[in-house]
Amino acid sequence: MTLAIWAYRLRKTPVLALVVPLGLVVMLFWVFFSQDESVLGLEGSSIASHKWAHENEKTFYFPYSRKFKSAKYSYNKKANWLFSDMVEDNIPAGHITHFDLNKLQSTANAAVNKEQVLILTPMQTFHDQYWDNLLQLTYPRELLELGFIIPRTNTGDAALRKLEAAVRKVQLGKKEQRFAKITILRQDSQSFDALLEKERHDLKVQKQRRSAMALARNELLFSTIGPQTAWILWIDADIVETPSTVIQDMTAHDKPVLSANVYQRYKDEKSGEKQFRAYDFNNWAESDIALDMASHMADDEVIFEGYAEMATYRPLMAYQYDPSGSQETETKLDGVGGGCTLVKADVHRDGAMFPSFPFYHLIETEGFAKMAKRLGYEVYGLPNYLVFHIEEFN
Ligand SMILES: Nc1nc2c(ncn2[C@@H]2O[C@H](COP(=O)(O)OP(=O)(O)O)[C@@H](O)[C@H]2O)c(=O)[nH]1
Ligand SMILES: [Mg+2]
Repeated sequence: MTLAIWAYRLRKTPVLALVVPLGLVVMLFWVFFSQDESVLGLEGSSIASHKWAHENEKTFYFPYSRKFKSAKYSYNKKANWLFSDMVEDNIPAGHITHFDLNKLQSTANAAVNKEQVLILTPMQTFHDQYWDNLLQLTYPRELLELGFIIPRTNTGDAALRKLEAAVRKVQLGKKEQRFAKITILRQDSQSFDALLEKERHDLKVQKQRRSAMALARNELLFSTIGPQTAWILWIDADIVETPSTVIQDMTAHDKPVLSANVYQRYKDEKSGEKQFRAYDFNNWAESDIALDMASHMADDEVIFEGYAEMATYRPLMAYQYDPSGSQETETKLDGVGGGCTLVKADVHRDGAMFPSFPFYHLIETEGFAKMAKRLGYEVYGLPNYLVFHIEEFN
């Protein structure tokens, strides 16, 4: 029937002008909406409750060839007369990767040699200044991986939200500005909700708090270190200012473990002037007095640095800062903090971790330095190379 005849009939029987469009609408509705599963997926159910056709129909598909019976990934190179290259094709690209750890290097020329650096941060609070500082680092982003561990507390929840927003912004931005990989872990072990500065540093809570921190650092380290990791930079979430070349500067020393000197900027209440002061007392060299103290301690007792109750007279790197000295000056250490510490990945790979138990009467980062030394590595600090901890007002 031609279009002209249809037009003629419509004019003759006007009721058709109503019936035909109505019929069309009903037909369209039937096609798209009236079935169990909408063709357009408009029934509003979530994708999670989606059912495959055979589940709806209670039927099964029988494969017509061995092709569908083969395991999803197979490492056996079985030849099939019909599909001779099929099994190999089933192994996704990059499913097997070979790494030669002998070729993995951590050298004084890290950026030029394209050495991967993993930046690890246990994070209780997200500070914008920490993130801004991270973004101003000039080490090539494609060689940088980030790892975070966040406690399961209310402050942790808030930190996670902010961190995720910040990560999204960078990783959805220009390709060349993205980090190679970012891992965010939620802590499995015990965590403390934000303590005030004073409470946090009270000697009574140190063993428990530092032991929990050690577990968090280990969880983070062992979940993120990869076969391509050459260096690990431990940087705390409250370190808000480092030179933009901190990674190049610190790797250039080519040391197994190397700590920057953590200071803090603050406003002097009397003069109102901006000043800075020593902050991290965990970077120290051993003293005979401390060794003697340790020799009289019970097995599970721990020495904490920076407490008058436990005067160790250890030389502290925090007090060795010389503003007129070279930034490159090195000093040998026996204990380190986690504020800004660079570690060759091989030191961790050899087994140096953060003891959550008294190890030579030391725990966490200080215990780690001891363990690295027991494994035969030297531990150093840079007394004139300053990084800054955020100012705290409580
Ligand atoms: N994952 C995790 N991180 C924490 C926890 N407590 C503190 N942190 C983070 O660990 C680092 C050091 O902790 P902080 O309390 O600042 O110790 P301080 O600098 O020695 O006083 C910072 O980056 C904190 O954000 C915790 O319970 N879990
Ligand atoms: Mg801190």
